[in-house]
Formats: sequence, C-alpha cells, structure tokens
Amino acid sequence: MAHTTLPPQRILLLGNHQVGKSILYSRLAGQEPGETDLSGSTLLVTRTRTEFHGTPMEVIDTPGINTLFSQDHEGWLTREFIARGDYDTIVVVMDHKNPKRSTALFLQLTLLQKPMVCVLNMSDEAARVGVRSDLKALSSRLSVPVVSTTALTGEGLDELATELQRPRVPQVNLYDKYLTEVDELLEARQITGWDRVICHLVFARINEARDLLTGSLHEILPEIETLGIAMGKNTPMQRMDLTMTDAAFTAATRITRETFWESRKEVGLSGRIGRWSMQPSTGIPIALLALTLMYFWVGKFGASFVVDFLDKQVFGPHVIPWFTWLFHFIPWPFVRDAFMDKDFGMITTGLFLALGIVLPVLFTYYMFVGFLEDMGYFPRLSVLMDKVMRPVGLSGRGVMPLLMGFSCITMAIVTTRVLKSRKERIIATLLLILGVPVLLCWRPCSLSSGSSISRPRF
Ligand SMILES: Nc1nc2c(ncn2[C@@H]2O[C@H](COP(=O)(O)OP(=O)(O)OP(=O)(O)O)[C@@H](O)[C@H]2O)c(=O)[nH]1
Ligand SMILES: [Mg+2]
Repeated sequence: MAHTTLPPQRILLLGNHQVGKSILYSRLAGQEPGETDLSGSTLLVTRTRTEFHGTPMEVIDTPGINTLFSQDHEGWLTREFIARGDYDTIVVVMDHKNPKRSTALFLQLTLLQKPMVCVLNMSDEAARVGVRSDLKALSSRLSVPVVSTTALTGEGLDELATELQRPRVPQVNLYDKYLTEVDELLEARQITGWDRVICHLVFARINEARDLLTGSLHEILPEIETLGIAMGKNTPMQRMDLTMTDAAFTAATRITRETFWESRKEVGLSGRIGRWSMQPSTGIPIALLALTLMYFWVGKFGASFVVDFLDKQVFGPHVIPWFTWLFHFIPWPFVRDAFMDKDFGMITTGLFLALGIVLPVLFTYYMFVGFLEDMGYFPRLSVLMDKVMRPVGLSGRGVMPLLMGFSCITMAIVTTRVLKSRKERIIATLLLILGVPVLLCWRPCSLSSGSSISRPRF
C-alpha cells in the first residue's frame, strides 16, 4: 500500500491586539511562554514548524489588527500576509472578557471563506471579571468550532488540538445591509475569498488596496468604486470603512448579547479608574493628573534631580578629574582640547550630554510611558480625546506628543511612537515642526521651563 505524507497543516493566528496570539503561538510551538521573549507587540509575521499533540503543523503568528480596514502599518503587514493565502486554517484568537470587538473582527474575516477555529483566550481573566459564555451557542452562531483557553497556563489546549482537526468554513452573512449590491456583483462574477476582500477594501476606499488588485479585478474596479462613493454619501459618517466596521460591530453586538453574560458589577479599582478615564467629567482631571505626574517624574526628578546628581556627584568630582589626569599625558594641546575643552570637548560636553542629561531624561520618560502603557491608559486617553483630535487627523493619543511639544520638541517627536499609524506619526511630527519651530532644542532635554539642566559646571 502506498503511503502519502500530507504536508503539515498551516495555521494562521489572527486577532485583535494583545489577545494572547504570541503566547498561544509559543504554546503551539511547544515552548513555555517564559522561554521566548514575548515582551511587547508583535510587529512582524513569524512562522515555525512544530508538532502539536502529535500532529505536524506550521504555525504563523501575526501582528494584531483591530479591523480588516486597519490603516496602521501592522494592519497592512497582516493583510498582505492574508492576501498571499499561504495557510490552510485560520485560528481567530479572541479576548474572552471583551468578546464584542473580537467577534466583529471574526465576522469580517469570514469574508475569506477559509476553514476557521475560534479561540476564546484569557478565560481566567474573563472568569475573574465575571464574563461567562455559552460555547455551544456561540459555535452554532459563528458556525465554526469554538474553544475556551488560558494560553498563559496552557488550559484548553487539548480541546484546541482536537478542534484543529475539524475546522469549518463559516457561513455567516454579515453585511446584509450595506453590501448586498456589491456582494451580488461579486457573486455574479464568481469573485470569492481574498479577491472579495480586496473589493471590499476598495469599496471602503482604502487606496492601498489598488496595489493588491490582480487580473480580472481591474475590470470590476470602476464599478465598485462608483458604488462605494455613491453609498458612502448616504452613510452617517460619509466613510464606508467606518460604516462597514460599524456594521460588523452591530452584528457582533447581536451575537454576543445572546452568547455571553456579564455579572461584572465591580471590576475592582483598576476597572473603575479605567471607566472614569473615559468620561469627560472625570477623564480630564485624570489626564491632567497624569501629565502633572509626568512633569514631576520626568521634568523635576529625571531632568533636574538626577541630572544635578550626576553633574555634582559623579561627573564633576570623579569622571572629569580622572579623564583630565589621563589626558594630561598627551603632549599635543589640540588633541587634549578636542577631548577635554570646557565648552566643546568630546568628554566634557559630549559624554556628559549623552550620559548625564539625555540618558536620565529618556530613562525616566520611557519608564513613565511604559507604566501608562501597561496600565492600559493610552486606549482610554484615546477614547477621551478622540473627538478633539480627529479634525487634525490624529487619534486621541495624539495629545501626548503635542503637549510635550510645548516643552521640548525633540522629546515630543520621540513621543510620536505612541501613535499607531505611520500617517499619524507624520501628521504629529509636521504639526510639531510647523507649530513650535522656536523650540528646536539646542538644550535637547529641557522638559520643563523650570528645569535646571544647564551646561556642565566643570
Ligand atoms: N491572564 C491571561 N493573560 C494572558 C493570556 N494570554 C496572554 N496573556 C497576556 O496578554 C498579554 C498579551 O499577550 P500576547 O501573546 O503578546 O498578545 P498578542 O495578541 O500577541 O499581542 P499583539 O502582538 O500586540 O497583537 C501578555 O501580557 C500576556 O501575558 C491568558 O490566557 N490569560
Ligand atoms: Mg503578538
């Protein structure tokens, strides 16, 4: 009897940001989460061959996406990978305690018409905050297998191994309201799978989607575009991408209402602070408090106290005298001055600027931003400030670099890294450069007007 060796099943992990895709990836790859460095968000597509519960497979980890129409860089990376079709099964990783946004993304992904399995991850957190689910009902609503996991501890992975053997192509009609005409057009031309998604992207007027168009799709493009523009005019937001995302959220709300229950009256102090951070009456004082703390921590502690300490206790009495002694052996005054000149020497000024001024400020700054990021404050700030910042093309978190620009443009430009998309980072940088040109820092780290950063005293 002839034996045929089947190629390993290629499993693509997709999902929102921070739902545990990378932890699950390392679990499927047979590693304990602690064995690999998973700090921070995934920025590149990663793949590995493995054997999970005796089945050879290839697992692919991707950067998180919020919607199929994400405009940020990671969104494009993930979409480009989806476009290649280089996988057999999609595992949609969902946040068990926050199922609505995950379900909305799942519904958008159903357009791909690929075999899928749903993983409700972070089930430990869901139980802690009082979110319960009916897995059977959800599975029948989404028409794919659904598994509940806690990737951090490995719970639920046995069930996942079983369900990976029988993924199903979902049969969900999502866009009944908005896309009937487009879908009829696509169906008539037998355009399916990724090609269908491209047409939806074009319809949502995501310009970059044109780069993904192939062969016969070019013919249908003008028709889709005209339809998109005509329908966009009738939508409340005049933007089909938002309208289509909104449609996915409406459908997701319907599904999760029937399949999830929340008994979370109290989600602890952190939950309450999170809620207060998004309401204007309490959110604005909290934002001001965060900025004031930042001013004291970075401006007063980092840029004043630590810099002064390094100047008076380290560089002044120890480092500089030691280098002065070392360089006095050099017989050429020109070389000596190049290193030790009071105003321009590479050691006296260069080393002190880098280690004595820039390092303490950046260190305290990143510590503070990391703390806010870990607390999940940025998404809440984004919600609070979104309406104010939208007209200039920024999301709510754009307020951070702009405020920072009032004290130091260099730090403000560094801060643009908290913005999600390249487009936003460019807009914020341009606003900073055009808006505060006088602050092009010759004292790069003077975060506060009262900062005592000054030239080194030696
Ligand atoms: N409590 C709990 N935390 C989890 C679980 N799975 C992941 N986490 C935590 O959630 C955070 C995000 O995990 P990642 O695996 O990096 O999430 P991701 O989906 O890959 O994130 P992106 O790459 O940013 O999209 C980490 O701090 C994990 O420790 C889980 O099952 N339970
Ligand atoms: Mg990841």
